[in-house]
Amino acid sequence: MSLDETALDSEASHTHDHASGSGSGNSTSGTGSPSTASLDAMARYLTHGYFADTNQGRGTFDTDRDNTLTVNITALTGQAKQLARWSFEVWETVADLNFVETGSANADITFDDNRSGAYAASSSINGNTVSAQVNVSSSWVNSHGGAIDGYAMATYIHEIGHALGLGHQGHYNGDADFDHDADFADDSRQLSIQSYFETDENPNTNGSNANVISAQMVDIIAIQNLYGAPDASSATAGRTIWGANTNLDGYWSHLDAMLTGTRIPGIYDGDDVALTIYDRNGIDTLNLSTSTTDDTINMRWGTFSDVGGLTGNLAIARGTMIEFVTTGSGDDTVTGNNVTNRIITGDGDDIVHAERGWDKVWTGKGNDHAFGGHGNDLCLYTHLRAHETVLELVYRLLLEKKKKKNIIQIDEYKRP
Ligand SMILES: [Ca+2]
Ligand SMILES: [Ca+2]
Ligand SMILES: [Ca+2]
Ligand SMILES: [Zn+2]
Repeated sequence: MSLDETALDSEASHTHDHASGSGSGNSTSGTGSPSTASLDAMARYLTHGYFADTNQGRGTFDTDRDNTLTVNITALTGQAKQLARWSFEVWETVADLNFVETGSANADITFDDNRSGAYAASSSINGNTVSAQVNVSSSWVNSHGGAIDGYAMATYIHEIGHALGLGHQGHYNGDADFDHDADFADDSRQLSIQSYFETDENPNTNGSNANVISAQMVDIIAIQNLYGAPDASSATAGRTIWGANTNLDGYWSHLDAMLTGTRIPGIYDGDDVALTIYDRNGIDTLNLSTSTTDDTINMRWGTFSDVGGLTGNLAIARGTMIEFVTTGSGDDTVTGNNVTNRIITGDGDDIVHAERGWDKVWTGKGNDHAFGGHGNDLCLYTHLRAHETVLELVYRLLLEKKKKKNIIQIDEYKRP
Protein backbone atom coordinates (compact mmCIF):
# COMPACT_ATOMS: atom_id res chain seq x y z
CA MET A 1 0.00 0.00 0.00
CA SER A 2 1.35 3.39 -0.86
CA LEU A 3 0.20 6.86 -0.05
CA ASP A 4 0.57 9.26 -2.93
CA GLU A 5 0.22 12.98 -2.77
CA THR A 6 0.03 15.16 -5.80
CA ALA A 7 0.01 18.89 -6.09
CA LEU A 8 -0.79 20.59 -9.36
CA ASP A 9 -0.42 24.15 -10.57
CA SER A 10 1.18 24.94 -7.29
CA GLU A 11 3.77 27.59 -6.84
CA ALA A 12 4.37 25.69 -3.62
CA SER A 13 6.65 22.68 -3.63
CA HIS A 14 5.55 19.40 -5.10
CA THR A 15 5.05 16.58 -2.74
CA HIS A 16 5.11 13.10 -4.06
CA ASP A 17 5.86 9.89 -2.35
CA HIS A 18 6.05 6.32 -3.63
CA ALA A 19 4.64 7.04 -7.05
CA SER A 20 2.66 3.98 -8.02
CA GLY A 21 4.14 3.79 -11.50
CA SER A 22 0.92 2.33 -12.83
CA GLY A 23 0.71 4.93 -15.57
CA SER A 24 1.68 3.83 -19.03
CA GLY A 25 0.97 6.96 -20.98
CA ASN A 26 2.87 8.78 -23.60
CA SER A 27 6.20 9.51 -22.00
CA THR A 28 7.15 12.43 -24.13
CA SER A 29 9.22 15.02 -22.40
CA GLY A 30 8.80 18.23 -24.30
CA THR A 31 11.83 17.90 -26.53
CA GLY A 32 11.52 17.83 -30.28
CA SER A 33 8.36 18.69 -32.15
CA PRO A 34 5.03 17.80 -30.58
CA SER A 35 3.30 14.73 -31.94
CA THR A 36 -0.05 14.43 -33.61
CA ALA A 37 -2.28 12.20 -31.52
CA SER A 38 -5.84 10.97 -31.39
CA LEU A 39 -8.35 12.37 -28.91
CA ASP A 40 -8.11 9.03 -27.07
CA ALA A 41 -4.34 9.28 -26.75
CA MET A 42 -4.63 12.84 -25.50
CA ALA A 43 -7.28 11.73 -22.98
CA ARG A 44 -5.01 8.87 -21.88
CA TYR A 45 -2.30 11.44 -21.21
CA LEU A 46 -4.62 13.39 -18.93
CA THR A 47 -5.47 10.29 -16.86
CA HIS A 48 -2.17 8.38 -17.02
CA GLY A 49 0.69 9.85 -19.04
CA TYR A 50 0.96 13.06 -17.12
CA PHE A 51 1.41 11.24 -13.82
CA ALA A 52 3.97 8.87 -15.28
CA ASP A 53 5.94 11.76 -16.79
CA THR A 54 5.92 13.70 -13.53
CA ASN A 55 6.61 10.63 -11.40
CA GLN A 56 3.49 11.06 -9.32
CA GLY A 57 0.90 8.50 -8.35
CA ARG A 58 -2.42 8.92 -10.03
CA GLY A 59 -5.66 8.81 -8.12
CA THR A 60 -9.40 8.80 -8.75
CA PHE A 61 -12.32 8.76 -6.37
CA ASP A 62 -14.01 5.38 -6.04
CA THR A 63 -17.55 5.95 -7.30
CA ASP A 64 -18.37 2.36 -8.15
CA ARG A 65 -21.20 2.11 -5.65
CA ASP A 66 -22.31 5.72 -5.49
CA ASN A 67 -21.67 8.56 -7.92
CA THR A 68 -21.76 11.13 -5.12
CA LEU A 69 -18.75 13.25 -4.19
CA THR A 70 -19.03 15.45 -1.12
CA VAL A 71 -17.63 18.96 -1.39
CA ASN A 72 -17.02 21.51 1.32
CA ILE A 73 -17.06 25.10 0.01
CA THR A 74 -17.89 26.80 3.32
CA ALA A 75 -14.48 28.51 3.46
CA LEU A 76 -14.96 30.25 0.11
CA THR A 77 -15.70 33.97 0.09
CA GLY A 78 -17.28 36.45 -2.31
CA GLN A 79 -18.05 35.10 -5.76
CA ALA A 80 -15.97 31.96 -5.27
CA LYS A 81 -18.88 29.85 -4.00
CA GLN A 82 -20.79 30.54 -7.21
CA LEU A 83 -17.76 29.68 -9.35
CA ALA A 84 -17.37 26.40 -7.50
CA ARG A 85 -21.05 25.54 -7.89
CA TRP A 86 -21.00 26.34 -11.60
CA SER A 87 -17.92 24.14 -11.97
CA PHE A 88 -19.71 21.25 -10.26
CA GLU A 89 -22.45 21.61 -12.88
CA VAL A 90 -19.85 21.65 -15.66
CA TRP A 91 -18.39 18.30 -14.55
CA GLU A 92 -21.78 16.78 -13.72
CA THR A 93 -22.85 17.57 -17.28
CA VAL A 94 -20.17 15.30 -18.74
CA ALA A 95 -19.55 12.56 -16.14
CA ASP A 96 -21.48 10.23 -13.87
CA LEU A 97 -20.81 12.45 -10.88
CA ASN A 98 -23.05 14.18 -8.40
CA PHE A 99 -21.49 16.81 -6.14
CA VAL A 100 -23.16 17.22 -2.76
CA GLU A 101 -22.24 20.12 -0.49
CA THR A 102 -21.38 19.41 3.10
CA GLY A 103 -20.00 21.31 6.06
CA SER A 104 -18.06 18.27 7.16
CA ALA A 105 -14.30 18.36 7.57
CA ASN A 106 -14.23 14.94 5.91
CA ALA A 107 -15.51 16.04 2.50
CA ASP A 108 -14.07 14.35 -0.56
CA ILE A 109 -12.97 17.74 -1.90
CA THR A 110 -12.37 20.74 0.36
CA PHE A 111 -12.13 24.22 -1.12
CA ASP A 112 -10.36 27.29 0.17
CA ASP A 113 -9.24 30.66 -1.14
CA ASN A 114 -6.94 31.91 1.59
CA ARG A 115 -3.63 30.73 0.14
CA SER A 116 -1.90 32.26 -2.87
CA GLY A 117 -2.21 30.98 -6.41
CA ALA A 118 -4.48 28.30 -7.82
CA TYR A 119 -3.78 24.65 -7.27
CA ALA A 120 -5.22 21.28 -6.39
CA ALA A 121 -3.65 18.67 -4.15
CA SER A 122 -4.80 15.19 -3.37
CA SER A 123 -3.76 12.10 -1.50
CA SER A 124 -4.46 8.61 -2.71
CA ILE A 125 -3.92 5.03 -1.68
CA ASN A 126 -3.29 2.51 -4.43
CA GLY A 127 -4.87 4.77 -7.03
CA ASN A 128 -7.94 5.62 -4.95
CA THR A 129 -8.15 9.26 -3.97
CA VAL A 130 -8.77 9.66 -0.26
CA SER A 131 -9.31 13.41 -0.28
CA ALA A 132 -8.50 16.44 -2.38
CA GLN A 133 -8.06 20.13 -1.74
CA VAL A 134 -8.61 22.97 -4.18
CA ASN A 135 -7.34 26.46 -3.53
CA VAL A 136 -8.01 29.38 -5.86
CA SER A 137 -6.90 32.51 -4.07
CA SER A 138 -9.41 35.27 -3.39
CA SER A 139 -7.12 37.75 -5.13
CA TRP A 140 -7.18 35.47 -8.23
CA VAL A 141 -10.97 35.66 -8.25
CA ASN A 142 -10.94 39.40 -7.56
CA SER A 143 -8.56 40.15 -10.42
CA HIS A 144 -10.17 37.79 -12.98
CA GLY A 145 -13.77 38.37 -11.93
CA GLY A 146 -16.53 36.05 -10.82
CA ALA A 147 -18.41 35.77 -14.11
CA ILE A 148 -18.72 32.64 -16.23
CA ASP A 149 -16.59 34.22 -18.96
CA GLY A 150 -13.71 35.11 -16.65
CA TYR A 151 -10.41 33.28 -16.19
CA ALA A 152 -11.31 32.44 -12.59
CA MET A 153 -14.18 30.28 -13.84
CA ALA A 154 -11.88 28.38 -16.21
CA THR A 155 -9.45 28.03 -13.30
CA TYR A 156 -12.11 26.44 -11.11
CA ILE A 157 -13.09 23.94 -13.81
CA HIS A 158 -9.39 23.12 -14.34
CA GLU A 159 -8.52 22.66 -10.65
CA ILE A 160 -11.54 20.46 -10.04
CA GLY A 161 -10.38 18.47 -13.06
CA HIS A 162 -7.15 17.85 -11.13
CA ALA A 163 -9.03 16.91 -7.97
CA LEU A 164 -10.95 14.34 -10.03
CA GLY A 165 -7.75 12.78 -11.36
CA LEU A 166 -6.77 14.64 -14.52
CA GLY A 167 -3.29 16.02 -15.11
CA HIS A 168 -2.17 18.54 -17.69
CA GLN A 169 -2.24 18.00 -21.44
CA GLY A 170 1.57 17.93 -21.55
CA HIS A 171 4.58 17.50 -19.30
CA TYR A 172 4.44 20.95 -17.70
CA ASN A 173 3.25 22.53 -14.49
CA GLY A 174 3.19 26.10 -13.21
CA ASP A 175 4.35 27.64 -16.49
CA ALA A 176 4.64 26.54 -20.11
CA ASP A 177 5.59 27.81 -23.52
CA PHE A 178 4.18 26.03 -26.55
CA ASP A 179 7.45 25.86 -28.50
CA HIS A 180 9.35 24.28 -25.63
CA ASP A 181 6.77 22.42 -23.60
CA ALA A 182 4.00 21.08 -25.85
CA ASP A 183 3.98 17.31 -26.28
CA PHE A 184 0.89 17.20 -28.48
CA ALA A 185 0.52 19.16 -31.71
CA ASP A 186 -3.11 19.95 -30.87
CA ASP A 187 -2.56 20.89 -27.23
CA SER A 188 -4.74 23.92 -26.52
CA ARG A 189 -7.82 24.87 -24.55
CA GLN A 190 -9.86 24.27 -27.68
CA LEU A 191 -9.54 20.55 -26.83
CA SER A 192 -8.78 20.52 -23.10
CA ILE A 193 -9.32 22.85 -20.20
CA GLN A 194 -6.35 21.03 -18.64
CA SER A 195 -4.13 22.62 -21.29
CA TYR A 196 -1.90 25.58 -20.48
CA PHE A 197 -2.19 27.04 -23.98
CA GLU A 198 -4.75 29.48 -25.24
CA THR A 199 -6.12 28.47 -28.61
CA ASP A 200 -4.09 31.14 -30.40
CA GLU A 201 -0.87 30.13 -28.63
CA ASN A 202 -0.97 26.89 -30.63
CA PRO A 203 0.08 27.53 -34.26
CA ASN A 204 -1.63 24.28 -35.37
CA THR A 205 -5.05 25.26 -34.09
CA ASN A 206 -7.67 27.08 -36.10
CA GLY A 207 -9.72 28.84 -33.51
CA SER A 208 -10.40 32.18 -31.92
CA ASN A 209 -9.21 33.02 -28.47
CA ALA A 210 -12.12 32.80 -26.08
CA ASN A 211 -12.89 32.03 -22.46
CA VAL A 212 -13.44 28.29 -22.11
CA ILE A 213 -16.59 27.64 -20.08
CA SER A 214 -16.86 23.84 -20.22
CA ALA A 215 -14.97 20.60 -20.16
CA GLN A 216 -13.64 20.20 -23.69
CA MET A 217 -13.58 17.22 -26.07
CA VAL A 218 -10.49 15.52 -24.63
CA ASP A 219 -11.53 16.24 -21.03
CA ILE A 220 -14.90 14.61 -21.64
CA ILE A 221 -13.33 11.41 -22.97
CA ALA A 222 -10.86 11.36 -20.08
CA ILE A 223 -13.35 11.99 -17.29
CA GLN A 224 -15.77 9.41 -18.69
CA ASN A 225 -12.93 6.88 -18.77
CA LEU A 226 -12.55 7.50 -15.04
CA TYR A 227 -16.16 7.89 -13.87
CA GLY A 228 -18.43 6.85 -16.73
CA ALA A 229 -20.90 8.90 -18.74
CA PRO A 230 -23.80 10.75 -17.06
CA ASP A 231 -26.70 8.47 -16.11
CA ALA A 232 -30.36 8.60 -17.08
CA SER A 233 -31.10 11.13 -14.34
CA SER A 234 -28.63 13.67 -15.73
CA ALA A 235 -29.59 17.11 -17.04
CA THR A 236 -29.19 16.29 -20.74
CA ALA A 237 -31.00 12.94 -20.69
CA GLY A 238 -33.99 13.07 -23.01
CA ARG A 239 -35.07 16.00 -25.12
CA THR A 240 -32.78 18.98 -24.64
CA ILE A 241 -32.82 22.47 -26.08
CA TRP A 242 -29.45 24.22 -26.02
CA GLY A 243 -29.32 27.99 -26.55
CA ALA A 244 -32.45 30.09 -27.04
CA ASN A 245 -35.58 28.87 -25.22
CA THR A 246 -33.46 26.28 -23.44
CA ASN A 247 -34.99 23.76 -21.09
CA LEU A 248 -31.72 23.49 -19.15
CA ASP A 249 -31.57 25.38 -15.89
CA GLY A 250 -28.65 26.69 -13.86
CA TYR A 251 -25.33 27.16 -15.61
CA TRP A 252 -26.41 26.20 -19.11
CA SER A 253 -29.50 28.41 -19.02
CA HIS A 254 -27.16 31.33 -19.81
CA LEU A 255 -25.77 29.86 -23.02
CA ASP A 256 -27.95 31.89 -25.39
CA ALA A 257 -26.76 35.14 -23.78
CA MET A 258 -23.15 33.99 -23.92
CA LEU A 259 -23.26 33.02 -27.59
CA THR A 260 -24.83 36.35 -28.54
CA GLY A 261 -22.66 38.50 -26.24
CA THR A 262 -25.60 39.69 -24.14
CA ARG A 263 -24.38 40.79 -20.69
CA ILE A 264 -26.03 39.37 -17.58
CA PRO A 265 -24.89 41.38 -14.54
CA GLY A 266 -23.00 39.22 -12.05
CA ILE A 267 -23.14 36.19 -14.34
CA TYR A 268 -21.81 37.00 -17.79
CA ASP A 269 -19.67 40.02 -18.73
CA GLY A 270 -20.14 39.88 -22.51
CA ASP A 271 -16.78 38.36 -23.48
CA ASP A 272 -16.18 35.69 -26.12
CA VAL A 273 -16.73 32.12 -24.97
CA ALA A 274 -15.75 28.67 -26.20
CA LEU A 275 -17.38 25.42 -25.15
CA THR A 276 -18.10 21.82 -25.98
CA ILE A 277 -21.65 20.53 -25.96
CA TYR A 278 -22.06 17.09 -24.45
CA ASP A 279 -25.56 15.66 -24.51
CA ARG A 280 -26.42 12.23 -23.21
CA ASN A 281 -29.35 11.27 -25.45
CA GLY A 282 -32.78 12.29 -26.72
CA ILE A 283 -33.92 14.40 -29.65
CA ASP A 284 -31.90 17.53 -29.09
CA THR A 285 -31.95 21.04 -30.49
CA LEU A 286 -29.23 23.66 -30.81
CA ASN A 287 -31.22 26.88 -31.02
CA LEU A 288 -29.14 29.80 -32.29
CA SER A 289 -32.15 31.71 -33.62
CA THR A 290 -31.13 34.86 -31.72
CA SER A 291 -27.73 35.01 -33.42
CA THR A 292 -27.15 37.88 -35.84
CA THR A 293 -23.68 36.81 -37.00
CA ASP A 294 -22.81 34.59 -39.98
CA ASP A 295 -22.51 31.24 -38.22
CA THR A 296 -21.09 27.99 -39.58
CA ILE A 297 -22.56 25.00 -37.80
CA ASN A 298 -21.36 21.45 -38.20
CA MET A 299 -23.76 19.03 -36.54
CA ARG A 300 -21.41 16.04 -36.79
CA TRP A 301 -19.88 15.12 -33.48
CA GLY A 302 -16.18 15.69 -32.98
CA THR A 303 -16.26 18.89 -35.03
CA PHE A 304 -16.04 22.62 -34.33
CA SER A 305 -18.54 25.28 -35.30
CA ASP A 306 -18.15 29.05 -35.64
CA VAL A 307 -20.63 31.06 -33.60
CA GLY A 308 -20.88 34.74 -32.68
CA GLY A 309 -18.25 35.90 -35.15
CA LEU A 310 -15.62 33.55 -33.70
CA THR A 311 -13.88 30.54 -35.24
CA GLY A 312 -13.96 27.03 -33.80
CA ASN A 313 -15.51 28.09 -30.50
CA LEU A 314 -18.37 25.60 -30.28
CA ALA A 315 -17.55 21.90 -30.33
CA ILE A 316 -19.88 18.92 -30.29
CA ALA A 317 -18.43 16.13 -28.17
CA ARG A 318 -17.79 12.71 -29.62
CA GLY A 319 -20.95 10.64 -29.26
CA THR A 320 -23.23 13.64 -28.88
CA MET A 321 -26.04 13.66 -31.42
CA ILE A 322 -27.80 16.96 -32.02
CA GLU A 323 -30.82 16.39 -34.26
CA PHE A 324 -32.27 19.86 -34.73
CA VAL A 325 -30.52 23.15 -35.43
CA THR A 326 -31.95 26.62 -35.81
CA THR A 327 -29.70 29.48 -36.87
CA GLY A 328 -30.33 33.21 -36.88
CA SER A 329 -30.48 36.15 -39.24
CA GLY A 330 -26.93 35.98 -40.60
CA ASP A 331 -25.68 34.20 -43.72
CA ASP A 332 -25.30 30.78 -42.13
CA THR A 333 -23.85 27.50 -43.30
CA VAL A 334 -25.16 24.33 -41.68
CA THR A 335 -23.88 20.80 -42.24
CA GLY A 336 -26.14 18.08 -40.91
CA ASN A 337 -25.18 14.72 -39.53
CA ASN A 338 -26.14 11.18 -40.50
CA VAL A 339 -29.49 11.01 -38.74
CA THR A 340 -32.75 12.78 -39.51
CA ASN A 341 -32.22 16.47 -38.94
CA ARG A 342 -34.53 19.42 -38.78
CA ILE A 343 -32.62 22.50 -39.87
CA ILE A 344 -34.07 26.00 -39.81
CA THR A 345 -31.77 28.79 -40.97
CA GLY A 346 -33.91 31.94 -40.65
CA ASP A 347 -33.18 35.11 -42.58
CA GLY A 348 -29.98 35.65 -44.54
CA ASP A 349 -28.38 33.85 -47.47
CA ASP A 350 -27.98 30.41 -45.98
CA ILE A 351 -26.42 27.18 -47.20
CA VAL A 352 -27.52 23.79 -45.85
CA HIS A 353 -25.99 20.39 -46.43
CA ALA A 354 -28.36 18.04 -44.64
CA GLU A 355 -26.32 14.87 -45.27
CA ARG A 356 -27.74 11.40 -44.61
CA GLY A 357 -31.14 10.91 -43.02
CA TRP A 358 -34.67 11.98 -43.83
CA ASP A 359 -34.03 15.62 -43.22
CA LYS A 360 -36.32 18.60 -43.16
CA VAL A 361 -34.89 22.00 -44.00
CA TRP A 362 -36.49 25.42 -43.73
CA THR A 363 -34.30 28.16 -45.15
CA GLY A 364 -36.45 31.25 -44.60
CA LYS A 365 -35.92 34.54 -46.44
CA GLY A 366 -32.86 35.14 -48.52
CA ASN A 367 -30.95 33.56 -51.37
CA ASP A 368 -30.56 30.10 -49.94
CA HIS A 369 -29.11 26.81 -51.09
CA ALA A 370 -30.11 23.49 -49.61
CA PHE A 371 -28.60 20.11 -50.42
CA GLY A 372 -30.47 17.14 -49.06
CA GLY A 373 -27.78 14.49 -49.32
CA HIS A 374 -28.75 10.83 -49.00
CA GLY A 375 -32.25 10.08 -47.79
CA ASN A 376 -35.75 11.24 -48.52
CA ASP A 377 -35.34 14.89 -47.73
CA LEU A 378 -37.87 17.61 -47.60
CA CYS A 379 -36.82 21.17 -48.12
CA LEU A 380 -39.27 23.84 -47.05
CA TYR A 381 -39.15 27.57 -46.65
CA THR A 382 -41.35 29.87 -44.73
CA HIS A 383 -43.26 31.48 -47.59
CA LEU A 384 -45.99 29.92 -49.64
CA ARG A 385 -46.83 31.01 -53.17
CA ALA A 386 -50.07 32.93 -53.60
CA HIS A 387 -53.08 30.67 -52.95
CA GLU A 388 -50.84 27.70 -52.26
CA THR A 389 -51.66 25.40 -49.39
CA VAL A 390 -48.96 23.81 -47.30
CA LEU A 391 -49.81 20.43 -48.79
CA GLU A 392 -49.45 21.82 -52.30
CA LEU A 393 -46.17 23.34 -51.28
CA VAL A 394 -44.90 20.02 -49.96
CA TYR A 395 -46.02 18.27 -53.13
CA ARG A 396 -44.41 20.89 -55.35
CA LEU A 397 -41.14 20.63 -53.46
CA LEU A 398 -41.15 16.87 -53.67
CA LEU A 399 -41.63 17.15 -57.43
CA GLU A 400 -38.82 19.69 -57.63
CA LYS A 401 -36.64 17.51 -55.54
CA LYS A 402 -37.28 14.61 -57.88
CA LYS A 403 -36.39 16.74 -60.88
CA LYS A 404 -33.34 18.31 -59.33
CA LYS A 405 -32.32 15.29 -57.35
CA ASN A 406 -30.94 16.51 -54.08
CA ILE A 407 -30.28 20.09 -55.02
CA ILE A 408 -32.99 22.61 -54.31
CA GLN A 409 -32.31 26.27 -54.83
CA ILE A 410 -34.76 28.49 -53.10
CA ASP A 411 -34.89 32.08 -54.13
CA GLU A 412 -37.90 32.43 -56.41
CA TYR A 413 -40.67 32.34 -53.84
CA LYS A 414 -42.75 35.22 -52.67
CA ARG A 415 -45.14 35.90 -49.87
CA PRO A 416 -48.77 35.11 -50.74
CA1 LIG B 1 -30.57 15.40 -24.57
CA1 LIG C 1 -29.66 32.63 -41.44
CA1 LIG D 1 -28.97 14.42 -41.86
ZN1 LIG E 1 -3.30 22.52 -13.57
